[in-house]
Amino acid sequence: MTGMTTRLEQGDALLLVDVQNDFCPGGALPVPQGDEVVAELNDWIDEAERLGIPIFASQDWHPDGHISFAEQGGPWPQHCVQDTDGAAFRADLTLPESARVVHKGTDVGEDAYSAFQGTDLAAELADLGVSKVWVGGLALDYCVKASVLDAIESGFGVALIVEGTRAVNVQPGDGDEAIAEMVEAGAVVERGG
Ligand code: VGL
Ligand code: ZN
Repeated sequence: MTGMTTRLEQGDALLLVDVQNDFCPGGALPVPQGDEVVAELNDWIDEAERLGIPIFASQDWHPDGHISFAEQGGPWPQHCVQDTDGAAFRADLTLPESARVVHKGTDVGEDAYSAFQGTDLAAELADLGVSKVWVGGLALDYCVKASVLDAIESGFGVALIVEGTRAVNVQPGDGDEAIAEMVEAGAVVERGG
């Protein structure tokens, strides 16, 4: 166990961002220690399931030739190509059958860091009566940050599960800056323990 105590309440949802093979060591766009988020997030999954809290899990889900790929002049190596092993969830992430999967970045000509961009996520959360979203996953300074900011923009409260996320840190400090930006926007940082 990673020291989590019960903090989830009715009206909350859990959002696990892009816990995919390509963002973990050995993958196409590895986030340093990205695999370490799994144990922490599994604890949150267990707790959410126990309490009947809805669980959403996003997948970066790009078609071949996606605009974000270096071969197209984009910033990233090819990653998370639809239906490949790299795009699959980490096998040790214990997602229940009931988890709702959100695919993003599916348009060949448009990138989408946020799990809310071009998806029905905000409407699905609203339909379920969710008011607060707990967010973890990969990568802190890209898709987690973008998802947190969009969640706030969409009117949801947000708590960042900081032990359940890791940063790419293309520039040193990007992760810390991302946290500061999220806090500035109104997110609460859950430091665990
Ligand atoms: C991501 C870079 C490119 C992420 C996705 O999930 O943080 N980062 N595509
Ligand atoms: Zn991507």
